[in-house]
Amino acid sequence: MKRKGFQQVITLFSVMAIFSDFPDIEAVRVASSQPKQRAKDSQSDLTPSGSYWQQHVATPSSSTPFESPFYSATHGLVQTHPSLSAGHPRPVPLNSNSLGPGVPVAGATSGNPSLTAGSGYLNSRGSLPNSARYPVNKITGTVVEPNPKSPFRHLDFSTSATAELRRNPALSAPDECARACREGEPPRICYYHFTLEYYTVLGAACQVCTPNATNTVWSHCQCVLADGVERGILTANRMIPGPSIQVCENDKVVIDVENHMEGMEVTIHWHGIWQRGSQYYDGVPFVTQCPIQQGNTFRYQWTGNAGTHFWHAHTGLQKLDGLYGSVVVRQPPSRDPNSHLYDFDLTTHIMLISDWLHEDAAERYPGRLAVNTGQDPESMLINGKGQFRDPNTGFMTNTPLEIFTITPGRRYRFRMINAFASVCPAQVTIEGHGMTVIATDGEPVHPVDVNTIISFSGERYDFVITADQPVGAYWIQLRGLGECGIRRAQQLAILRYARGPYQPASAPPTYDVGIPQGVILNPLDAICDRKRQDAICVSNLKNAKKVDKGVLVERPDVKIFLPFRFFVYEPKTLFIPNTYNRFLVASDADHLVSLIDEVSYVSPPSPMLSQYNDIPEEYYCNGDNRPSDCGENCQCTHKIDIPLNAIVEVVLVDEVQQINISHPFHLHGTSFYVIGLGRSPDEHIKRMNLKHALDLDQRGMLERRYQKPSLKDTVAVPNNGYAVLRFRADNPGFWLFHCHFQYHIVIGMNLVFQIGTLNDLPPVPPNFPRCGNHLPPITSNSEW
Ligand SMILES: [Cu+2]
Repeated sequence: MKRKGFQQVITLFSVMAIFSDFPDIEAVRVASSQPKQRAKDSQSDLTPSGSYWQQHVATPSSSTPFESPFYSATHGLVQTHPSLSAGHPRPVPLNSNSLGPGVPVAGATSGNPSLTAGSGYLNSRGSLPNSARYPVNKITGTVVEPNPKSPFRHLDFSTSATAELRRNPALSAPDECARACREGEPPRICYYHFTLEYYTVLGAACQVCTPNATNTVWSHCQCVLADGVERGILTANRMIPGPSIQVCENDKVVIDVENHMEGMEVTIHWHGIWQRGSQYYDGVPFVTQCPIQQGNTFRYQWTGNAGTHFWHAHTGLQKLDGLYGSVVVRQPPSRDPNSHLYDFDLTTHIMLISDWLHEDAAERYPGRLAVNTGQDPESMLINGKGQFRDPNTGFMTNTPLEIFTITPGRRYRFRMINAFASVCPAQVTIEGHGMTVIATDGEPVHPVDVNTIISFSGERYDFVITADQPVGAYWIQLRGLGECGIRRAQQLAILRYARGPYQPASAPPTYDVGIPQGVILNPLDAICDRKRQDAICVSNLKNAKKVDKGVLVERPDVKIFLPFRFFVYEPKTLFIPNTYNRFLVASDADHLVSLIDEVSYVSPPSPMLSQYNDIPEEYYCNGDNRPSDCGENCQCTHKIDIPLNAIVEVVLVDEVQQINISHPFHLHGTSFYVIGLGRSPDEHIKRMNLKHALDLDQRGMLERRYQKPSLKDTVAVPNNGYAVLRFRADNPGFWLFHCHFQYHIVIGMNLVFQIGTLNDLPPVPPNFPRCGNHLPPITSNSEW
């Protein structure tokens, strides 16, 4: 059984290349058979963005996604793939593995390509993107060698993204690293270069090309379509989602982040990567590093723990404007207890879901009182794609939906990443197909069969889909729950059987008439203490690996109760002359700051990890050590010290008690066991708070299950409920623990666990950037 699984995974990437090709092949056929339709489109197309709006009320089914890659034809330019336009080549499956030197394969452009080892399985042309290593002169198309003697080399942004790859032969390019992982294979050093910029949805790049259907590690097209609504955005390498990092366990990952966002600083956090030994590269501003200044490049390097993770900006609200992407660390099948449950684990089967505004995220912070109040998203994206119906006009954009391709009879591992920023839970349901959940937050669980997965910002769920339905196309529906129900925000994608139709036979599900939910993972009612037919709680998931019994003991070394809530200002107490307290204007017009254990987190002026001695002791505080004059909106650097190797229990208690909102807490640096989750078992307690939680705990009524609890790094605390987490504090460092809602982070719903002492830490990397206040004594004019 094992061996069979192994072979299947070996052929994984070759087959993936085939599937990723099909949509393009079909699209060429279809597009060429409908010239009249395109001509008509071009007449009605007056503006670049106009072509993405249909002038009648449309459903997604009436805008065929396979035409969509050719909408740019209305601008007079069509990008076709050279190797495909010559005919309809059908790539041949591999017999060998997909490792190789990464050279273009002879015959790849002959119209009859046979893909062999390392033949660029990640792009649809059947060839390694040469642009990865050799910058191409944009005018002539020729490869340019940078002049090594030029003093301006470092200023040449057209080559900086690939300079390191050219210089250092020990590095592997992103598509060389996204491979099937084999036991005993030597690890690689995988190099990525992120260029961060201000950018635009539906900019002029969309006159040049349209992004292809594959989930991109490299993008060959700088057009960002999103949901077809024009807006300014932030991008890494002009893609949304940004570049995908896909490597094998033990690979070294190196990412150069080059910040060209004018007037903005940034850090990138690798969500789910524990950073053992690479604490300095966790990407939290003023905790692990100084933010990267505009014009600077910062090199992150780490080795990842296995699983489905993602990266995102951790500064300000930038994540919501487009700075996120997937991180997948694969393992040899022998290392995954669930590998026998699926045949394929394709790079194209990452499902990154995100919420999407039609304006800058900062437009909603601190928030408005009259128009577009609150922080709810207008829209959602699946792998950066989607359509949007304007509620005022009824017009619908006809940008392409994401298509996931499968083959009858096969079983596929999907890796879903919830990159939401808002408070809305995300519900994913697939027409006609159940999902077997096999991992969460990168950690394998005993498989459970569900029909709907509800997830929160920062969570990941891996599931298996079996292609056992009639060949066809099936809807994938993503719905925003909770507050997103007001706008009825949803998005669709398509699960398509290879060689079948592109368009589902059924009408597209709507927000109100959706795909039947069936069995739900992560029910919002959080009734988790009894067995039920209709739902499975996260705390019911069973760990598929050996658990650390030492963590699951009756008495932990450290027990921390962390109630969290909002403090609501009266306008007259907020807008006092010469005071400038931060606040968020919620949709109900309340002016809020967040409190965890009665403290609202503010960053210190320098990173704790790299410049500890530059931070005055009085900056720090916690629930037991609040400054005496701190007030109800107490703001300081919330830090809790934990001895190295202590067994820690954290009890999160929701005192917000806002119906519809469950706050997902994310821990950096390690995963935790979820041993309890729910609401008060005592019917007399209507509103959960710290006192009740302590009382329940004393009476032995706080649920704790020690039987194979699942490991996670992000867990939603049920509203008006609690969560009990356990971990071993064996990764020394300064680790942020916070609500993952973007707008709650900026009003202080964070704290830092300091694990161990400074002596337990690796040395600060040489020439690590420094930052801090500049407050010299005020001098008289003559003393400049
Ligand atoms: Cu929150």
